[in-house]
Amino acid sequence: MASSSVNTAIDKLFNLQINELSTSSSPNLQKNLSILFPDQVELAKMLLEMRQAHLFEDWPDPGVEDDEKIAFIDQVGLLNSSYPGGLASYIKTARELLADSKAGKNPFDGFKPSVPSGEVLTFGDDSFIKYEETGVKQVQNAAFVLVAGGLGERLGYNGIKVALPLETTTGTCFLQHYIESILCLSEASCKQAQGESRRDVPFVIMTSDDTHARTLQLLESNSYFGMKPTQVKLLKQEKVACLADNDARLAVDPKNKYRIQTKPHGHGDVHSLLYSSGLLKEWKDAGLRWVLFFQDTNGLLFKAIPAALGVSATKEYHVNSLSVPRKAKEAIGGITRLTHADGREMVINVEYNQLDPLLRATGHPDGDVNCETGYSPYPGNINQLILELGPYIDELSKTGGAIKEFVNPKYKDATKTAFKSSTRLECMMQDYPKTLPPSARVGFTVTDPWLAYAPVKNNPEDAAKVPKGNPYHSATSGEMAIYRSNSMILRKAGVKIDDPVPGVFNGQEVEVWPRVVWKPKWAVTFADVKSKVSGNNFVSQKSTLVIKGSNVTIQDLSLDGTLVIDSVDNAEVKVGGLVQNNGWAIESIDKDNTALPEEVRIRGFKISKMEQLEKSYTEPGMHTLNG
Ligand code: UGB
Repeated sequence: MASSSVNTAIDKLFNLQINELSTSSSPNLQKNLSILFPDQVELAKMLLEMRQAHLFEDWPDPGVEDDEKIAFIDQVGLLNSSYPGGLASYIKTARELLADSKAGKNPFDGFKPSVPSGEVLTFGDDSFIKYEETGVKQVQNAAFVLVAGGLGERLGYNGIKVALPLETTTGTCFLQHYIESILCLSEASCKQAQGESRRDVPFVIMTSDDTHARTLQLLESNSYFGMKPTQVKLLKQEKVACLADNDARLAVDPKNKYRIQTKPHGHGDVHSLLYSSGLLKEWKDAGLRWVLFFQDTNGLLFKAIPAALGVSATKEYHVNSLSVPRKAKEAIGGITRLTHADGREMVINVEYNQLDPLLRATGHPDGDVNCETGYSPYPGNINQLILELGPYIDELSKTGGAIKEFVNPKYKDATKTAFKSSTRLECMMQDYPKTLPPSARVGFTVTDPWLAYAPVKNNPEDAAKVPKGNPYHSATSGEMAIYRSNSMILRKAGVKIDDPVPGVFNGQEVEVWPRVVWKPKWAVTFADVKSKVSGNNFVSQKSTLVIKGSNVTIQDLSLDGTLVIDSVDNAEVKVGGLVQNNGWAIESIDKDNTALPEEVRIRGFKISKMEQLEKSYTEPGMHTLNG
């Protein structure tokens, strides 16, 4: 035998002995060492070191179900590599957080909440318009990140949420609207920054196993809604291991003894994924300055994005959270200034389930209640964050993208010794500022409630139970909010719009405004709207106005019915005169009627199209529509 192979054989024997010694606490694993590669043995040893021997308890002798044992180790490898610091670090943190939870330790111990001050925007005033202009300029230096890994259990919809129509007048889905908004903002940004080289604004979507394939399919079957496929990156978040008890023993999947049970880790994963993907560095090298995060079903968001980005640029905020006035007990976090007895201070989101107990524990016996304005004094977090890329990378280089986690076990009884079901660590993207140094410039921007936030999160039954006066956050209210917002914007631009009428759909009382909808290519800022509307215009309550073309101007139009205008980009269309027809009506439907599509049932109404004036201008040049 050559001396090198003698050495190899000796090494193997030595390793086997070491491995046998270090796995003696698990005889079943010990017996199976021969079926594992060295790196797999290392993972198994790490589990034993972390007191997880129970995971091998039922392993039969080698030769029996070996494929399953290997698949188990592969899963451990994935859980290990997808968590910053690895699985050992996850288990260690879990033990600490579970001990704190058992001891009833309040994560805000020592902190006193107070109302922070931020930049308050009033839609349409001079400062709003100035911020919009500044923001649009910055879009060329921005990357957009959509977190869309959640399945939306509260909504109970069977598809992915980004495929839902944000309104059913045109049927445009959330993802299409987001992509078109980004493209149009980028186009507007290029026009403003004449001469500078043009770049494709990056768009990242964080998916999960629950949403990845369907998100990709939605993009591919719609040619990425006009975006270049190379502009879009999907980053899939992995689930994390479930915990069976206070000692953070990993929970075995009830359906398969060779798998660890897993659950979602939360939207906070977006930071570690962006960091580990290398995209942040790529963006920095390309000269980008901003990263904008947003959620899956807010059809109004892009109306406030330019102004909010303008605030970030003007105030040089490292972190800027867009927020809206919040109704007490509304299921959105409250932006709060927390001041510690030791002098530490931060402005941070306090999640909706923690705000009330925190207030009660710190001298506010009524907890989370509205003040004289009719809203909670704490602005509502809508999870639209704008981070400045440089400081963001600096921070993530220190943390590896790890975000402060929390655990929320449901205990069987007051002894807090056993859980009703397994739990896991979770993290939230808005907790990013928690690790920032006091020198970081963390601010927030408050916008009008009707302008920027109308999420689709609650199923009809839960929405109908929302306290009176609080937003429903349902498909019904989400769609109605689009019509209201667009009507209000047109009003601000001088159009006379009838008042809304009350309506009740799926048990929810809403305002029904004229169904005014435009594509982002018509207007992405208030300045765009104002430049395209002039003279004396009127829209009646029963009307529907859909503007799809970019160069459509409205002058002296009186609309009482439905008008749909489309045009190619190099056509200029002037729309005016009297347009009158039976129009499109909103018709109540029965949400339990399974013959109807789910998208319709969750709204409680459908659009009944009776009569319309629909014009499409396919030739370049000047056109006039005089109704
Ligand atoms: N999401 C993921 O991408 N991955 C996950 O693991 C989980 C979610 P929810 P939540 O603005 O209305 C948040 O479930 O978490 C995505 C804020 O914490 O809709 O209850 C998911 O696809 C809260 O402070 O919301 O509450 C979706 O796009 C408040 O701001 C997004 O994360 C509230 O949103 C949010 O997930 C709000």
